[in-house]
Amino acid sequence: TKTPVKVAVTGAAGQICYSLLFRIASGDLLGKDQPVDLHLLEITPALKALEGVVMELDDAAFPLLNNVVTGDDANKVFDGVNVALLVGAKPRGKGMERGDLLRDNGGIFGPQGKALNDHAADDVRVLVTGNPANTNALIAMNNAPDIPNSRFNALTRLDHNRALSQLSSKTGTPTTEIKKMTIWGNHSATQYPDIFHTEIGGKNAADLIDDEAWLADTFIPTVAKRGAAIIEARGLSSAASAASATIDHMRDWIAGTPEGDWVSMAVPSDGSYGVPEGLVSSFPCVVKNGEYEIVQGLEINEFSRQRIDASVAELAEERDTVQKLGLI
Ligand code: NAX
Repeated sequence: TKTPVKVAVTGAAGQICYSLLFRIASGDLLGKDQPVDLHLLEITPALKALEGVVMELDDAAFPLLNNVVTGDDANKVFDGVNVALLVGAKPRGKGMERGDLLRDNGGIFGPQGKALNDHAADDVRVLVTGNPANTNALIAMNNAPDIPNSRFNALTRLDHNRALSQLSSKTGTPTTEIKKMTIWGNHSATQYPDIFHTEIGGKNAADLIDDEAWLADTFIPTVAKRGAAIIEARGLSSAASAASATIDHMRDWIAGTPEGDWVSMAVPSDGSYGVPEGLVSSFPCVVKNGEYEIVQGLEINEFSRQRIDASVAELAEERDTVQKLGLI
């Protein structure tokens, strides 16, 4: 039998995790033959609620769930973990400035980065879902000098999946027939879903649709503002779809992307496509043997260039803010 993989999850008593933990325990992340240990981190006031979630995990009697560890001390909970899904974050309160949000989250992701640095397994992969995800990943990465930067990613897969779904309903094509979608930049309203390299049933999506007004005025804003539309309809932010995208990203990072396709991952830039080195920005990526690479050599037209640059400028601003705050 296989040795259990240790998966840390933060914000474990929250909405996203109420779906995420059960998907991990059922084998959707690591495969149906891989036992898993869950290492669940919460803040002290939420430990009671987390106890209830663990009771439900017990009651599901998942054959693959080997052990569950809980606590409010990252130094203990992150001990020996191979995978870290950082979901818990400080939400933006009423009247809160973006700087306050970055500072409060720096107070979470700085210490968590350090705890991972000091206690995680050597092969740890870290994925940040908690917002502002890209900059939270940047902060954690900069507080973990012994972990390679390439092991810190942020989630834009939900945006990627939303873009696939919009394109699917626009063209009446199943999402399985749609390849090479790209989200560029920040997981925020400035993100840029790019279909100029996307293939629908083997044909170029932009040529097939041939409607720049639809792209600019419908597709892009619908994808970028989907989170707000879900809140409007459900009264709560997206949770199960965010959990599913978190699984998709980490599963593909570990198991690889399918031949002839790529996925969107926010990764530390190596300078590709003019994105300043070190910013955690979304790119088209392929994964082989557990290592991702940014897809190279794509032609970027003027329409795309402006939008990528605008989103990257926002990331650079966020980096400058957290630098001034001494968080990185
Ligand atoms: P919830 O508020 O339901 O849960 C968050 C949980 O995190 C709470 O239980 C809280 O106690 C815990 N927490 C707070 N600080 C913590 C800390 N220092 N250590 C451990 N746990 C801590 O939020 P939920 O709906 O689950 O969303 C979680 C995060 O995901 C939010 O930041 C949200 O904005 C973000 N999202 C990111 C998405 C993405 O695509 N990247 C989409 C969905 C979601 O909006």
